[in-house]
Amino acid sequence: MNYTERINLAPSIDALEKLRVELLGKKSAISEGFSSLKNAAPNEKAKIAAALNLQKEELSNAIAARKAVLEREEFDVKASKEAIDVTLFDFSDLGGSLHPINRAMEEIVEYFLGMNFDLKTGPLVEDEFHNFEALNLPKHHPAREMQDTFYMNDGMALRTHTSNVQIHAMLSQKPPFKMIAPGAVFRRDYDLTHTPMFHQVEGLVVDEKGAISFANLKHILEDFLNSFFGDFSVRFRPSFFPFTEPSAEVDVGCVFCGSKGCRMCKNTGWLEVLGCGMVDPNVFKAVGYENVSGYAFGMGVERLATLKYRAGDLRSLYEGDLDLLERFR
Ligand code: 2NL
Repeated sequence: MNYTERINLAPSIDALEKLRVELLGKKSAISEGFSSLKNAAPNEKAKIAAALNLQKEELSNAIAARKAVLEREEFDVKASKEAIDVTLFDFSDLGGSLHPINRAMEEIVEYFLGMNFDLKTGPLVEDEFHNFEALNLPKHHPAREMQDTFYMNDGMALRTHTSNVQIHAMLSQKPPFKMIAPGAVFRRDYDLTHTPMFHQVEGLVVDEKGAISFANLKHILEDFLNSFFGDFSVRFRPSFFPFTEPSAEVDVGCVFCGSKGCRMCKNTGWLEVLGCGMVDPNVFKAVGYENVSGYAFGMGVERLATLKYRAGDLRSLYEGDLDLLERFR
């Protein structure tokens, strides 16, 4: 193998550098040739020097060319290892966010925590006493129908409201107290405006007899609705719930049309947002409370979220509507 072949076959930059030292370094044949020039015959010197220079230049050029090739190869290997596929989709600006239902629930809860209510949670699978009986919903009450409730085969059921949490609370503590119970609830309903699982926030305030009035209830719910929706009018309509007496449903002025009347408020100018009332004496009797008074309220989180965030309808909350979800990033 001649020198140029050895250079062109050098497998790495290190090997090439060793070869360069061997061929052109201080101990190389060429360097020795230059050193022994002084011993050459004077008329030969120029010829020998020219030959040495030519050989040195050829080897230097061959080494430089091989070095360029090796560097290029090294770069290609490195570049392919560190390659970035610039056509890949960039997920970095798709940060997550709270789902509008959770966000609405947190906003509701925040308000009542600020009003010194205690936050309580309870079981999703409940017995008939805590979900129905104690709430003045005796056996054979229509609200207990098979077709409305998911029953287990052991007499338990998926809770149909979060009121079971208040029943547990009343059985385990003495008044006075103020509490809210947010969470998932379940009913056998599935259409445009109902899903089998949805969310509620319920509230309960209990104190000694005469300490709590409907005026207290009306005040806090008006203040809550103004803080949640902004400055809309609020009205209370007489209504009925088995667990409160008297009972009322509460409307806010239509947030879509400014009470002028539209499809969303069915031209009434009002949107129903929650239900409330003074706790029915039968509920207090069921948990063994005497000489107390209290109010309670309940609201559907999906309903409040669709109204506040102008979400259209339940489907946009539950079917991954990206136009809606992106507004919450
Ligand atoms: C609604 C109406 C309501 C309650 C829930 C309640 C709980 C206990 C005692 C008395 Cl332990 N009442 N809860 C009272 C009135 C209305 O909910 O429209 N919810 C979506």
